Amino acid sequence: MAKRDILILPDPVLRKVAAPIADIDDRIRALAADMLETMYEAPGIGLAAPQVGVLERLIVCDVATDEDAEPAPMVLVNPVIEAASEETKVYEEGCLSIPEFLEEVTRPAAVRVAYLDRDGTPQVVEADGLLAVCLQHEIDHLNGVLFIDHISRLKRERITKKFAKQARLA
Ligand code: GNR
Ligand code: NI
Repeated sequence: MAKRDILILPDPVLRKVAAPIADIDDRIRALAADMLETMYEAPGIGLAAPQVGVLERLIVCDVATDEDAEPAPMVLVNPVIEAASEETKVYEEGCLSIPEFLEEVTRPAAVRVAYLDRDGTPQVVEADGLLAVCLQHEIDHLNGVLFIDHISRLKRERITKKFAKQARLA
């Protein structure tokens, strides 16, 4: 396993649409393992393959944030939101690709997500709470969408300019 570098806004890869994964082979399983290591190291509760420069539809997450809790890593290949609740919830989100910026985002409170697990077996997860937030945030990444796309234009433009300037100076 190896930790990978996380791309930072305004890296153009973060704005591309990721391709479906045709077969789940050792390369995909190794990528998932690397992503979990990178996520735990960050630390974060989720990570999408485009954030490590791979434009394929793979996400990982672990919302067992309690220090004492057993790790609960999830690997989701080709995840699809099959249903979303009418009810919404506001959560203060952050993103490893937009360091040190937090903002409230409104999303459906619960979602049903279909995906393939690391063995290629179809699975469905009914998520609410933090897992629902995390899955929606990660699936957005697969479509080139960032959580700042869900906040006010004023705030989005302010943070986009700040990161563009930081990239110029780096
Ligand atoms: O680590 C993360 N925390 C987080 C907090 C609130 C809502 C979403 C997230 S996901 C984020 C890691 C990340 O950037 N995944 O793409
Ligand atoms: Ni993110």
